[in-house]
Amino acid sequence: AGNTDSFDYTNYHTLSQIYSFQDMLVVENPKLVSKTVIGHSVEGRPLNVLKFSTGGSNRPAIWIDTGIHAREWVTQASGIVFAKKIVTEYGTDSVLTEILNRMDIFLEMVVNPDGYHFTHTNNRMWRKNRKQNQDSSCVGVDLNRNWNAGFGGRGSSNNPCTETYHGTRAHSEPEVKSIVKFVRSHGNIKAFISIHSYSQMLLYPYGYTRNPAKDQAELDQVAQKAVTALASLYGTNYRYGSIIKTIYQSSGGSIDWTYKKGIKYSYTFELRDTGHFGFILPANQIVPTANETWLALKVIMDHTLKN
Ligand code: ING
Ligand code: ZN
Repeated sequence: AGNTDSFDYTNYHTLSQIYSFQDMLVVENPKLVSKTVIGHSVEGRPLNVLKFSTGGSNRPAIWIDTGIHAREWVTQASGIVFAKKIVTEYGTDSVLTEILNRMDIFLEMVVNPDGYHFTHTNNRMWRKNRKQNQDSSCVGVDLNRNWNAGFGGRGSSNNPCTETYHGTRAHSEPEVKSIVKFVRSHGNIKAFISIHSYSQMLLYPYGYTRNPAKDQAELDQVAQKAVTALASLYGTNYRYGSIIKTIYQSSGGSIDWTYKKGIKYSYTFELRDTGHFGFILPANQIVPTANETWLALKVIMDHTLKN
């Protein structure tokens, strides 16, 4: 497809197709969308972030990422749908319009491009990045165990051959470090939402400790509103709560780090389904999954705007 109207949102796409989608969206909406390359992956691929902005300078911002884990294909595919929705809803949807009139949205659709490419060419179930680990023949670091929040603790592994290997040190991986640098230098990010699959959950900090986050009551209220909005479309049921109590203990995760850095509205979604298809979600569920998730995202963004 040569433009984003004829793009096939109902199927999964290769990395190069996603990158050309991003470029088309920028060309078609030059006043609203721009692309910034925040770094490069282990294998040298660009780490692209789309910025949606109606002006201002360094406005308070929402961060959304998809695809930190390679095999969670419905997330990258949903990222594409979100991007298209932002440009079509600006000026027509009152909530999104209000948000973009005062805030910017940053969207990194493929946090782990090397892993994503690998799931298309070699192993559909690959999760980690493609780091050649020292002193091991096993490849890859779990990019959601590599952040400086409880780094190396329970719910991560020091064995490079496991799926939850945390890496040699916090922020050792360029895919993580690039986001860390971006968040620090921006300095005005108010919500950080990292999207995974699967399990149908909306999670907030912490994952590494059972100590409740100091904003737990508010985070829980917003999560409840968000999952109610999500379910209103097709009845999809989500659980919500802290990471450690709702899914499992997990150390070195991204939203524990962003929350500790002061980004109060730090959330993780686990999209469809609850395990029937798991990571291999049929493509005909991409658009419905993205549509319902978008309603929940707007609840979180709207709350962020008003607080
Ligand atoms: N789930 C997440 C994982 O990285 C998670 C759960 C979320 C952990 C947020 C820590 C922080 O294990 C999947 N499906 O990857
Ligand atoms: Zn994941």
